Amino acid sequence: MTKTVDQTIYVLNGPNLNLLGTREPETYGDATLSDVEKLCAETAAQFGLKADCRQSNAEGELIDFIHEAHARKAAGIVINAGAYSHTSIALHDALVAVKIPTVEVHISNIHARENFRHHSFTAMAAFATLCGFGIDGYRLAINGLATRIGARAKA
Ligand code: CA2
Repeated sequence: MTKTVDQTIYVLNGPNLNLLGTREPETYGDATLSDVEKLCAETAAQFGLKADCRQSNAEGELIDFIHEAHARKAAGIVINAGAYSHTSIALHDALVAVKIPTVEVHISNIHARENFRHHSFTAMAAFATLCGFGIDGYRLAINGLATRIGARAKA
């Protein structure tokens, strides 16, 4: 029987990522959050998926987005929880609870930076993590997620 998948993936960006393209281009590049969301929408569409993109500076709101993804039977989550990746057991627990296939993305290579960025709680709840590819990491994450959930590239 053909596997059916929901058509929506959630792309969640955490604190300060609304500042993308405005500061620290040497670390995060010059693309804006809006550019990231456009890239995600275009990549998802290649697989017949819709990208529902959200950003919040608040940990609780990010948790609410994860719960909403579950309630709406989202097919997957791509998450860059920013600094909360390194601190938030609550975000880890939300991702584990909803059991939605999740890919973690970091724009920078967190392993080549300060020690406090080397551990990620959210990565422990993801089936894959990408870091250091700049914003292309979001495109790669959606490609990998699409493969994982059985969404095929459209002709
Ligand atoms: O590399 C990433 O994507 C990070 O998740 C970005 C977080 C950082 O705390 C993580 O360790 C790695 C910070 C996001 C801050 O974003 C800014 C973007 C432009 C200018 C200033 C901050």
